[in-house]
Amino acid sequence: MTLAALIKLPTQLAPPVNSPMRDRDFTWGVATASYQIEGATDADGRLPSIWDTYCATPGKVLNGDSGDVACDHYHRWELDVNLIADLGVDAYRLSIAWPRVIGLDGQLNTKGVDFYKRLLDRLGDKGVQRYATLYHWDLPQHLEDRGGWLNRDTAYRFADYADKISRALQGRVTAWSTLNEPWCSAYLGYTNGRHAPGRTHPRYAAQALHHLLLGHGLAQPALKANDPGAQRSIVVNIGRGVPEDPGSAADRDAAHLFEVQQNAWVLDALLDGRYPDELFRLWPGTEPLVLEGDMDLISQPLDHLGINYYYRNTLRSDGAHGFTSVNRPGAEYTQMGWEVAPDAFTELLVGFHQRYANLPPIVITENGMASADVVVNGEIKDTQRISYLQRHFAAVHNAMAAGVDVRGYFVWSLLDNFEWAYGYERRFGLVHVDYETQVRTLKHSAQGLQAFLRERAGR
Ligand code: IFM
Repeated sequence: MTLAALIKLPTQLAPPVNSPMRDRDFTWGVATASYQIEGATDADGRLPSIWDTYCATPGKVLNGDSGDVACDHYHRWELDVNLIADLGVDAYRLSIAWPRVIGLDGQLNTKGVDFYKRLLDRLGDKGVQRYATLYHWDLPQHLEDRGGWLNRDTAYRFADYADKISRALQGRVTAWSTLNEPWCSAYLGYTNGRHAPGRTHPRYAAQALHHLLLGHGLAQPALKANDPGAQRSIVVNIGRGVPEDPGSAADRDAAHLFEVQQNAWVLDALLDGRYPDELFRLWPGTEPLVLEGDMDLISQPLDHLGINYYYRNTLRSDGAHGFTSVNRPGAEYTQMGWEVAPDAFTELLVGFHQRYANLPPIVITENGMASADVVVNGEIKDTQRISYLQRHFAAVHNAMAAGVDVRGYFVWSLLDNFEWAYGYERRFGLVHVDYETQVRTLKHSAQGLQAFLRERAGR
């Protein structure tokens, strides 16, 4: 029996020994998002968002769940800040709810802004860096009523919101991210319909994505001018595609096209100032309306790029240019049904490093997994999560060893929370939430990360 087991020390959840990820200037954090944890959807003048509407539509969200209460973080934020500080992380990634801070008249809602001021100040007092995302999917419903991200004007509304809130919160934020996973907002929200606002037209995704990215670009000058000491970034989701039959040219093409729509669609626009032609081989006739100067705005330099990675997809060609995802016999999957593939994470990071000449430093802004965690005698033994994270830490270490500049790693998520169309059934937290009592309990993964961070800090 090891000494740690004898004295009941938690097993460390840590990057490899001698990894630069153990250095003090490598940022370790945990992440959440407003609609997934805050609750209090009608408090202090918050306006309805597209997710309130979507959740209220029968059949859209598992078990009819909604973010109305979620983790009640709007009221329990002090407890949660203590939890974050106690974990020993360097940074906390949160998102600001647009419908909470901007009223119908387009002006700041002071009560909503004050919530974030209190939260950011307390995090600062505890020595925790603040990574704030401006848009993690909770579009004010009144903007959706005017076309949402299909309406070019929404990009200007977003830039105006970014201007006002960065002025109001100036000096309180370490790093601003404009958008979280614009691919999801555009594709899942406007073409596949599994996310709010639940629209399902094949042409919509490309136009919605263009307006999201335009909003990102339009917001840059204000963020720079209003808060020059803060970093500026955007957060993108990435995925690896591999052919079901590597010997089949059609499956290889399917895997390639999967990555074009999953990665290159967004990254080429941000980093090369163009949309990949191959996207329109996959989705003919969906070219968005792009005005002169748009792509220059979209591809302005960033201080870092936020990357969210979760899975690999195995693709089978449909015989034309389409494809379906299939399960890989013998592979490991999470509660989401996502394949666990840490090597694919390394491959993607190294691939981006080779492909994009002007790739900014990378921060892993999300990585983690859902499991059906249960409390037994006050403990949550989330062994698959510990193993998953440990392997993904090593994957990032390997990418760094191959030359990729990675500056930080945020685990998704601090808390079990509202997992969008899957409601509360899927648990991504390092910390378990009992939704009846709102009691938070550290899972073994949280204790393991805490043990590593404490040792790193010399505590
Ligand atoms: O919960 C989400 C998060 O809001 C965005 N990235 C993926 C996570 C897991 O699905």
